[in-house]
Amino acid sequence: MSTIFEEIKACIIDGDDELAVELAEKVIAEKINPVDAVHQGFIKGIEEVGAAWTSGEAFLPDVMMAADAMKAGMDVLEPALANCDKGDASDNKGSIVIGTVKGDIHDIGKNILSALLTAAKFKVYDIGTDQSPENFVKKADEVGAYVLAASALLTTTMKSQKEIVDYLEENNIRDKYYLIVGGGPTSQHWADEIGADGWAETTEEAIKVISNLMVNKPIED
Ligand code: B12
Repeated sequence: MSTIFEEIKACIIDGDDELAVELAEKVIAEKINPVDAVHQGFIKGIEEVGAAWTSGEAFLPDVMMAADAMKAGMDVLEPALANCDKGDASDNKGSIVIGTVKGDIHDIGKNILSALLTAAKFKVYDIGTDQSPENFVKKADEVGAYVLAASALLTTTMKSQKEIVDYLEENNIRDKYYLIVGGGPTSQHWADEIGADGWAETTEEAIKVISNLMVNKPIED
């Protein structure tokens, strides 16, 4: 089984979107755990591309192709992730509004987290990238969610996470929501500094942190 994970990782590095789709379909057909395919294949591939870009061995077009392959494969896997057997299909652990903050278009990590939160039986409302604090709150009000999950991948857009806290405070609604932040340049220190309610480095930790928050507030009707 490790071979298919290696193949997935390699096809992301190569930016081969057709093979990414084929391998994702194989994961489903062979009933391989899609969560393992995400962690041991897809994420490993994009991490390696990111490291190569940082060290100057890869260039922006390589990263864009890898990101496209990632999206193509994840699109195939997402329904399987949503149907992961983690309890009754009617279970709903609570609603979460997730998005990438204002000024930032990175969405791979956010999409993976959305898919895995869905797999963990949360009801996830993904508002997309480049989203203002107002949009997070608007969606949360519309769907009755009290957890906002904000992703930021750039040091320049981390401040947009703080702007969500500011927006909640300015509108006297800080107590109405839990804000969890994440993404490459963020840290627990950063979350504490801006007054966020939680931070996580990985999807597994994020699911734990959000589950703990949900225990503290009742699930909405
Ligand atoms: C792919 C990528 C792109 C793609 C994005 C495609 C897409 N659809 O997302 C493209 C090519 C478009 C791109 C563009 C840019 N990028 Co870019 N990109 C990356 C790259 C290589 C990988 C990011 C990624 O997807 N990682 C994989 C995922 C799985 O990891 P992740 O996002 O960190 O998410 C995980 C955790 O952080 C966590 N998580 C994520 N979100 C959240 C949210 C919550 C609430 C929680 C709890 C957890 C959580 O869970 C995830 C799963 O484990 C990184 C390098 C890197 N090492 O990160 C650079 C990187 C982030 N980009 C960078 C830059 C500079 C840019 C550009 C400005 C480049 C340019 N000159 O145009 C633009 C920015 C455009 C914009 N306005 O946003 C820099 C940022 C540097 C900095 N200090 O700010 C990086 C670090 C590369 C580098 N080393 O220079 N990029």
